[in-house]
Amino acid sequence: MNIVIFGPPGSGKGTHSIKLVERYNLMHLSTGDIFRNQIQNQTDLGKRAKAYMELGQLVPDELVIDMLFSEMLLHKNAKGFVFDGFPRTIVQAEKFDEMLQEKGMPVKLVISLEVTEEELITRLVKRGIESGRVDDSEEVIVKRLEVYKEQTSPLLDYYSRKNIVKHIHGIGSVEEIFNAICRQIDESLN
Ligand code: B4P
Repeated sequence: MNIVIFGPPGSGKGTHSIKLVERYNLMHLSTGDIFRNQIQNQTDLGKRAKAYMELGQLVPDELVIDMLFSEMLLHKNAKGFVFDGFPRTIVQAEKFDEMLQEKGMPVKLVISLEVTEEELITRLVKRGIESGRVDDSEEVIVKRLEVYKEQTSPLLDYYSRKNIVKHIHGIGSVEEIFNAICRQIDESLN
């Protein structure tokens, strides 16, 4: 079972992915987490990604795709994956579909978390203060939201055409939202 958790920065993708992998025994693949890890370990990939992330821009597709495909190969025996923060462009989604089709394991569900811009900014500014994440400064947050609208939100149409998108109201307690996501997953499993 492959699930994509989709939404703008700060919509709760990471938050809910962590809970989902536990509930459904899936593998969590967060491209943002992988890049942050590479940056911390000062790898070549990390050094290249850092410049883009600090400015709130997307890391170039070829770097993201190669990295994600190699991560998947490391977990060949996984029952399925929760993709958190991937795909983020049409090019990424198309390459991803080709790859999954070859493996006979298409994306089953896209969970789209819907949160107002005001709430997104409030959450990310708060996280920036608490965690010191450099891309959670107000100026970079505004850029990330712009990038989301231009490059990532068109993916909703892309996946809607495949009839696999479930829209979830993403404001409320984490527990309430998580339960709503699980209801959609359980329905699509039955
Ligand atoms: P990500 O790490 O994916 O960052 P994000 O979009 O902010 O999501 P995240 O999962 O961290 O936050 P969440 O919404 O859970 O990406 C960072 C950067 O990496 C990108 O800007 C880009 O440069 C690069 N990148 C990553 N993937 C890429 C790709 N595929 N292609 C190109 N570049 C890529 O949570 C946010 C905050 O909200 C948290 O503090 C959380 O506690 C809080 N929160 C969550 N749910 C809440 C709720 N219900 N109520 C109140 N607060 C809540």
